[in-house]
Amino acid sequence: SSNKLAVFATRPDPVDSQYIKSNKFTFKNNTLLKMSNGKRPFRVSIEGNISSGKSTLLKYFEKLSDVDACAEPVDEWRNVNGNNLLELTYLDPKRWNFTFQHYVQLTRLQMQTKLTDKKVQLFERSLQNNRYCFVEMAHSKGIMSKYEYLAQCEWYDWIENNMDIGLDLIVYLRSCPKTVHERMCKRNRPEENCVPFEYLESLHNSYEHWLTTNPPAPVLVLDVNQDIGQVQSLYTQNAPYILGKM
Ligand code: D5M
Ligand code: MG
Repeated sequence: SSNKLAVFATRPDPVDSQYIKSNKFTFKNNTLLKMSNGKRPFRVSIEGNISSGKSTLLKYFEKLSDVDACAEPVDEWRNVNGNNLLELTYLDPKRWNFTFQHYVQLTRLQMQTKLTDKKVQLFERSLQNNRYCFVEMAHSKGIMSKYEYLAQCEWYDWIENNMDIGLDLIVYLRSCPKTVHERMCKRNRPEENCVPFEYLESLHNSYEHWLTTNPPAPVLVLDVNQDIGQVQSLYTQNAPYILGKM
């Protein structure tokens, strides 16, 4: 029935050429359907370093009835038919980073194109983040080879040119690497116990570069170096922006 939403809807912004191209496609599995007169949800990606509080923000907003909150599928990455790709990637990045990026891209694509009848979709990270932050970083550090990088970019470009993965807003939880390092150690996720401080620093720099030079959507920056109470009041103050009402 027509109450199901529209992933492809008219968008008043200049990205419309991509939107038009995607009309050529038909979709079988109910994940991407072209609807003629609906509106797609307001799509927001929550971005930030490891342990910057993305999941906490998501939990805060997921109670609202208009919101579809899509947490990062970490548990899927930890259990691909019984295999922990997240752990493999941290243990031997040169060997497994490409495999991991490939799989992350698939799970994010499934998430970022799924149907919802909610007005707002909040994603914990995005396909754009994968491509322009993690993949760039892996390539520039020599963890991903030139050929792996090429293949990954070709895949991503095809997705971007042929599907509507557009974002309307990015909420960037900006932290200093020292703060998130302490939080990551406290959280103590087993796969991350070998993640050095330098990795968080590089990821921070990669985020800064991506979001200050060529972001794919307007960026709302929240300073999350403060304690949780203060961060929560940032959420409340900015809720209208985050939910696309201003
Ligand atoms: O935790 C998510 C975990 O997954 C964290 O260890 C980073 C890792 N992650 C997420 N996306 C990627 C990509 N594309 N490459 C490598 N590692 C990744 P969180 O606390 O939510 O950041
Ligand atoms: Mg998280």
